[in-house]
Amino acid sequence: MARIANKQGDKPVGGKYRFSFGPWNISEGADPFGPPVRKPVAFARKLKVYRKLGFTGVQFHDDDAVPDLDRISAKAAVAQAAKLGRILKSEGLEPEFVAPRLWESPRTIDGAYTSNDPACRRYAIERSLLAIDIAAALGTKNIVLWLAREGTYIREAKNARLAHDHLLTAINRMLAHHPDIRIMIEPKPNEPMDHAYLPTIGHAIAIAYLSDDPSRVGGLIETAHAKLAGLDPSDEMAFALFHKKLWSVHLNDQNGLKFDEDRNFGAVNLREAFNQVRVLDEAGYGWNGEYVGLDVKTFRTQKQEKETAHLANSKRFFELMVHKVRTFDRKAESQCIKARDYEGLERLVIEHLLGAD
Ligand code: GLO
Ligand code: MG
Repeated sequence: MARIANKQGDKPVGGKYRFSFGPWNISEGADPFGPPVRKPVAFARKLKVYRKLGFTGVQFHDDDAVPDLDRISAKAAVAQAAKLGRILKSEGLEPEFVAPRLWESPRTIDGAYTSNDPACRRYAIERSLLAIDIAAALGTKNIVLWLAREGTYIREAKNARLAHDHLLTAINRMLAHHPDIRIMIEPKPNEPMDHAYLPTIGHAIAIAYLSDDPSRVGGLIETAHAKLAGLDPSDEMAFALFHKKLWSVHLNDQNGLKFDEDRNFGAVNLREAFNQVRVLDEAGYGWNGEYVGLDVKTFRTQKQEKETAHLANSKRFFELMVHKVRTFDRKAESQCIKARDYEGLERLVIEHLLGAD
């Protein structure tokens, strides 16, 4: 099998991070209560937005890359992906990952890998293997698993112990399919499920270690998902970094325990944003080619003309936060810690964030 050449170049020296987003982040504003409020933007036009806003990484669902995937042959799908790979290159873009979209087919109604129906489980695995072929043809080795429908509304409807075995089987089948691909699990505790399986990065990493090749199973952490689990996103990131398993992030923000809001990075809680950047920057996140992904959506009420402003803004907020992190008075910080002066430490942080130091 051909090796996948992932360009893992540009080191984030002096704050030069690399940024990515997915075509779904230029959204049409549909929600469960109403239809789209903005006109659709063709994929080719979306691609033009990336460089303009300073982004170089493109995140894909398998059918973002190859529309109507279930209706065409695998051979045709791979050929289409290879063509798109060439287009990306000519635009100066790089595919960051491909995520099999396992939540829209009638065959994933009751879960994908964890469906009670073996035929549906088979479909989910086959679709994932095709997503891997698409990723290889596009030129990325990264597969993201957002396990949208793996979980339950009615706890008695599934055997949760067995469901984890099904998840592990699917992961192992994917690992065996291509020697280079690596899987990033994107945990989320709820929505659309009442309770999802693998709700936190701890769960994801636990199953990674049980897999046939733990070195190729890691995680992608989304700020909002950690907050929906009632956890601190920077601690979740630190846990994954400690395990050398933080291979991507979906930075955004979330105002409490509501629907998944995908707000601009830092727009709800500046201090949490500061701490996420602090943890990433200290650990050298990005040095192995990891992208800073921004899974943000503009407001439903936003007019069409500025429908991509949230992406540029979130990137800017991240970069400003990198500056805040790097200009934080580390000497004063360690003095406070040494003296157990936590009031002093809190004041140091807040004054710094408010620009009063
Ligand atoms: C939804 C997720 C979703 C994923 C995307 C890539 O809550 O955040 O946007 O990130 O489908 O897997
Ligand atoms: Mg996400």
